[in-house]
Amino acid sequence: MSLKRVLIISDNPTLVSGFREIIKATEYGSYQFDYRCSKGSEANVGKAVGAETKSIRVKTDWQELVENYSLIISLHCKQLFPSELMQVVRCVNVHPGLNPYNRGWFPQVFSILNGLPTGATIHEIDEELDHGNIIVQQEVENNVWDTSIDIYSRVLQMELELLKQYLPKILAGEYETFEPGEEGNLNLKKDFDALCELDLAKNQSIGETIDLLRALTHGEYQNAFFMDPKTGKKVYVSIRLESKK
Ligand code: 0FX
Repeated sequence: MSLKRVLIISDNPTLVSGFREIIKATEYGSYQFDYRCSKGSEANVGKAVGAETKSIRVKTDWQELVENYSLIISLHCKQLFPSELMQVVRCVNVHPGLNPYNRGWFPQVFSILNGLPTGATIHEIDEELDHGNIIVQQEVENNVWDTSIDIYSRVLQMELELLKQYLPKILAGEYETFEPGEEGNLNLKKDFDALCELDLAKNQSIGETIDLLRALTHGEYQNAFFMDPKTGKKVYVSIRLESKK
């Protein structure tokens, strides 16, 4: 019996490692999982896969995928899939947000700012970003003392939990989907970048300022900054919050 080939395209090594744990723990012997990534992610994703992982430019090289796969799973692949591909091959996306709220870039950052819920969604890919019919989704907790990384860690865990539960159904194509119900809203990288330069003269409440800083505090990332007028140097800002136990 020939193996059914499934392609995992990812730029996120943590998710790839988690995915590999999931398939190791269960009997998926009739499937062969291949891995690709976007240009620039080869080394990190390759480490998670434990083997050389080649990049692919899906927009131009989709024909190769049509010839070899009937299922492609995107684990945070930073490329848009062309409609020629998704018309022929079932493409499923694992997304770190609760569609249709704050679709696109870094959903939890925008949820902290606009109060919309966040979580994990597994959905079929269509022509629009994080938009297709939903297979399963789950909201995660979002507390006033959480920074971006606290919520993001919960989201990643939830994505893997949902994958663990739904992978057999996704592989077999045996699941129901539902429409997101509304278009929701979409944030792009430029929206995130625009948040990062702090306007020191801006009039806003302390609550709004704390929310902005916790949205931009994510471990070691240097996100929020202001310019020192004296030296012209960038000064990076992050925030530390602690709730009473
Ligand atoms: O892989 P991913 O978690 O997800 C991103 C998008 O948010 C998602 O909608 C898209 N489907 C996927 C392909 O790409 O992104 P990341 O690993 O670059 O970043 C993870 C988190 O780290 C992000 O939510 C916020 C934080 N971060 C990341 C960067 C690069 C920062 O705070 N600052 C940064 O400069």
